[in-house]
Amino acid sequence: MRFDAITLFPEMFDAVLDYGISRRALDRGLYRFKSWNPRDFTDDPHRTVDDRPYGGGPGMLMLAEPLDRALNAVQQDLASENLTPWVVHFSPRGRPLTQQRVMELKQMSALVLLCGRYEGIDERLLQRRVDEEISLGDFVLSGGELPALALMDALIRQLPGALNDAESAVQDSFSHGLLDCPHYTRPEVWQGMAVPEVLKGGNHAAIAKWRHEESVRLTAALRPDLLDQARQQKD
Ligand code: 9D3
Repeated sequence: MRFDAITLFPEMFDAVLDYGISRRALDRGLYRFKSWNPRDFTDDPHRTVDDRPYGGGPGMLMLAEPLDRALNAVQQDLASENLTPWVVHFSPRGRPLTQQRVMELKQMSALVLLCGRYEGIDERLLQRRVDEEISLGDFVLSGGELPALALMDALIRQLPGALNDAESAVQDSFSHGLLDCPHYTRPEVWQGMAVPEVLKGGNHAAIAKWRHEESVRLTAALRPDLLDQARQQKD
């Protein structure tokens, strides 16, 4: 899989992708990543990437032209490999990201991650160039970079070979629309709190049953909306 981020802050991507599973997956050649700075696609001495909104109001907007040129450069780069990217714009007005959408997007061979800063991007650039808008949720961030990194992280761990066996097993028992059950490691008693007896008995059927019941209990208590969703998917 190939990722191309259009961003005023390329260093944010390096800082995250340099660690953990995403770094290992890059070393294993499971994905490729390039960042593109719209500032490199300006032609004035100040390398201007923003301007004031028509109609007035606070804040600045990202200019269409540098972003258009950056997108053209990405497209040209990908065309040499016969790749046509799917262009995602990260925006508070986008559809909130879900694991279901992550699983669909992992079929894409090339994703362009368009990251806005300031108050956003000139609407005409979005109309012309964007395939899909994604939000991370209903809270306010300072730009699209962290949401883009969140999507990349979610996708990279789905790439075949990204996880080791132990990590994959954990993940399998996780993605059934329920919250994960509680986990315990040593010591057997910590600050007077004991590990549940069933987990020490070695009865694997009883352990599986306990874990499932705990998942249902936690989901009902903490995220009843997830239980409703799971029911709706059944009918
Ligand atoms: C004043 C109205 N604001 C819209 C809710 C303006 C505004 C706030 C934050 C415009 C851009 C931003 C920057 N945020 C993102 O680029 C962003 C974002 C987010 O803030 N929350 C959740 N998901 C995302 S994806 C991109």
